Amino acid sequence: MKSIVVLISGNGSNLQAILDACESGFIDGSVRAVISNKADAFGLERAKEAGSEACCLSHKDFPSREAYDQALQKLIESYQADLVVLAGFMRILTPEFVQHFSGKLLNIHPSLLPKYQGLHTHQRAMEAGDSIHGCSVHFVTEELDGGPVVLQARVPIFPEDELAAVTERVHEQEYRIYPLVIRWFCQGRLQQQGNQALLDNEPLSEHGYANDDDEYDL
Ligand code: NHR
Ligand code: GAR
Repeated sequence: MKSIVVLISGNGSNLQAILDACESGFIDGSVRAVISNKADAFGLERAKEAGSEACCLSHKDFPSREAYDQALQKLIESYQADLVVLAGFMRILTPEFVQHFSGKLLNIHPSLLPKYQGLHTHQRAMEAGDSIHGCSVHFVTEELDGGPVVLQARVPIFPEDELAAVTERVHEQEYRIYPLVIRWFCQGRLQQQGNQALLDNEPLSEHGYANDDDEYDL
């Protein structure tokens, strides 16, 4: 059974979906620890409730990003993590950290990458008048939100939508695709090879599993 460490900064609803998927056996792994850079993150309560270690490592206690990431690396290593999952973790990670966990570091990003890297993605998609939006699970590399995509899900944006409706619609898909990708990883089916994600040794397309590039004209 794989050891998973989840990094969060807030509510942790994606964390909850992952905890539930481990509990039900859908993921053959266990969340050994949940680490938040914010002490008041509700996700820490979810971790305790599920019987996982809940740790706060505040970036405010460190003089630099490098020092923080070194401490974070040590803490993660103390749980012998096979996989490190970013679930609403809001701190950019240093190249040293990313290289150290290369091939074992996943993120969920609330857009159809490579569109809308960075923050405030729903707002930006709505302002651009997009009718299709979504979320992406990708391996984390030094390039922010630029690592190879494993799986995406699409959702519609309707003209009358408020931000909250779009956010909720994307969340529902996040709770489906993130546990599925983590299941694949824990089954040993998923690998990172440079800027490629491989499933069962087959390279995945730019938009991840089950997405033909030429069908994908957004
Ligand atoms: N680190 C690396 N090196 N590469 C990635 O792809 C990363 C990463 C760290 C986090 C998640 C990402 C997202 O899905 C992620 C991917 C935070 C910021 C950010 O600007 C941007 C992207 C992501 C997470 N953070 C500010 C910072 O200065 C702080 C913002 C805040 O605290 O509200 O770190 O979107
Ligand atoms: C999720 O929608 C995730 O995609 C996004 O934050 C939310 C976290 O919600 N991630 C980012 O924006 C990373 N910069 P949660 O804490 O309830 O899982």
